[in-house]
Amino acid sequence: MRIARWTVGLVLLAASAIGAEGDPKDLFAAPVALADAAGVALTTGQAQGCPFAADYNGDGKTDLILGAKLGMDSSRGGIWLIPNKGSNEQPAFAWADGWRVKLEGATELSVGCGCKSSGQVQPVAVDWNGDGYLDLVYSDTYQRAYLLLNDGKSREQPSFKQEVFFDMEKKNHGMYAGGGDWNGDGVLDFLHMTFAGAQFKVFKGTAHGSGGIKFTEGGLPMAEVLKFHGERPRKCAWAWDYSGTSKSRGVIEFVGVAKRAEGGEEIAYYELANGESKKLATLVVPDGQTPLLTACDLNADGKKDLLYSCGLWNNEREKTKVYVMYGK
Ligand SMILES: [Ca+2]
Ligand SMILES: [Ca+2]
Ligand SMILES: [Ca+2]
Repeated sequence: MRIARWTVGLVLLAASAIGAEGDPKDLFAAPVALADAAGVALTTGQAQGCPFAADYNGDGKTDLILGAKLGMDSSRGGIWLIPNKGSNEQPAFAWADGWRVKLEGATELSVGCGCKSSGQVQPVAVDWNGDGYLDLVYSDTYQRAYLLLNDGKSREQPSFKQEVFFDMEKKNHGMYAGGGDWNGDGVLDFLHMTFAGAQFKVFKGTAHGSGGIKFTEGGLPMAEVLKFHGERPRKCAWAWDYSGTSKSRGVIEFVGVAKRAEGGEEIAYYELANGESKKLATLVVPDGQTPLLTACDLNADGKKDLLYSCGLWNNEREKTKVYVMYGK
């Protein structure tokens, strides 16, 4: 009898050890397209959008921030702020509500991405100066990253003062951005992914005041080059403690967009341990092209969600849809 109980205990221990690592696919729900209150999917008139989620108007509901090209035949892009007209649990977004980010003097932000067929606008939002208004940091994925400081004149239709955040190594159409928490302190960092992911360079996020976050200043020489070998995404690498077990297991968990051997691109899950990176799962193969990804908390439940866009279905050019995979 005693021996039998002991055996059962061993089996349970083995099961829980596997459960601690789990299947990365179980960390996220299946993708759903963001939609308006009537359930009509958000379809932008823009190309190659990169979504981020943050409450820019301060009403307690997480909004959508979309960096995108003006069209497939343009090398220029902008950033749009789309307010959440639903709730955090049931967000509602309509493109008609979008506000295109303006600079001082009411000129529209116009980002040079270098080339019409590649180059994107990849934004994140932080309160850089801790004044209670969200600021934006974005990469043009070509030659520079910029800081947009909110002038605090309008919650719903903000305008910004632009500064250079850092100059890139050289002009190249593969200087992608990522983010998340790469040093395990829980604060958002900015990730510069040179030459389609050849190197991962971290501009560490530092929290200050009540809710302020700024990234390492002083330009590229101040970024930390991650020790990184092995399998990797080419763009949009986002690290967070998705499973809640990354620290105890001594790994950095991250997601990113990678090329598929059979063509197209996928969103995959990786783990980095002692400088060695391994892909553990394909999370989703997007149903459109040029997927761009961030990981943030859209429904404000404390679990990081994957937010991605893709476009160009059925030859409908210059359109982007946005999907969320809620963290479970
Ligand atoms: Ca809001
Ligand atoms: Ca601010
Ligand atoms: Ca969430």
